[in-house]
Amino acid sequence: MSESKTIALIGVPTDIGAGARGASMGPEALRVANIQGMLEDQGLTVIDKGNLVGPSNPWQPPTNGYRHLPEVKAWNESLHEAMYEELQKGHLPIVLGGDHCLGIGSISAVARHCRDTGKKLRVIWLDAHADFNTSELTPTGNIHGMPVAVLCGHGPDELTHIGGTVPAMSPADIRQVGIRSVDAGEKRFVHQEGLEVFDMRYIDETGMKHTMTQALADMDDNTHLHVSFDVDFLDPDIAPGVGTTVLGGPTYREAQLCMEMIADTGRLASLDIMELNPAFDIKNKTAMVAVDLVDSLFGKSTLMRNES
Ligand code: HAR
Ligand code: MN
Ligand code: MN
Ligand code: MN
Repeated sequence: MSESKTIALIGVPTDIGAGARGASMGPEALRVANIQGMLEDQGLTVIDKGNLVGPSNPWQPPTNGYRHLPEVKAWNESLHEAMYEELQKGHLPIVLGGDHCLGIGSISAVARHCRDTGKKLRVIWLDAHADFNTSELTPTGNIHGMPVAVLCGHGPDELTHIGGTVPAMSPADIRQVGIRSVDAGEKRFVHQEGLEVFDMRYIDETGMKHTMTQALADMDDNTHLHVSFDVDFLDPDIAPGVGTTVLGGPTYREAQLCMEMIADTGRLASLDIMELNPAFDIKNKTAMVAVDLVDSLFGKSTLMRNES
């Protein structure tokens, strides 16, 4: 399980795919919130690889339905290589984002590693958004609204081919949790492609325990579990520091349970922490909440929860 693994932190300081500037400051905010010390306090070995380097944000309108496509490609290629290298070393990589377009480079590397090693991929996508837009469907051209579609093979060659095999993954490999903001065309496409979505209504009606039991079902010893944690998954009350807040997200306790249940599987093998935007935050509160939740994701246990 994760405790035997060395963790590699990969900072990716860019907001190239977002509709607001500031997620480029996310990696440093997570470091200031002591992500490394938190993991070390759990007895884990942590290497901070520092930050990747890439093009600055030219802040241009969309061209052919995409904003900043060449720059998004450059950042994701560089993340793909960094992530793949850490997985090959047997490390557990944590991406410190950065906006969620970086899910393309991150998860394409995980999928490639799974192909190399004969592992089965399971992605848990924690987000207010489905991130399943295409250039035809997007209302904004912001590529952080597109990574799941790109990974499933729907998008420009510049992005779908990162990692070699197209598609990088199948809709059957992913479970989305916390979704509550999906564009009209995107919604039809989600249904058409058969994505498994546990939206907020599902969580309201059945509870987080039932939801995560479903989302984590059918994994085994051969499963590589990747969590892509978009911080806007959380209710804005506890996580104001994101560019695209959406009311009605999981509470602090619901999010804790979600993370604890993922930890209990013992299968977590890679992680993204995306969309943290310090320009919208209050005294780094959202970064601290994110680090606290990641503490639970790595199995911080409460006093009463020792095995019987
Ligand atoms: N669906 C909207 C769009 O495509 C907003 C997407 C916002 N995405 C993120 N990541 N913040 O989940 O523009
Ligand atoms: Mn592995
Ligand atoms: Mn997202
Ligand atoms: Mn989101």
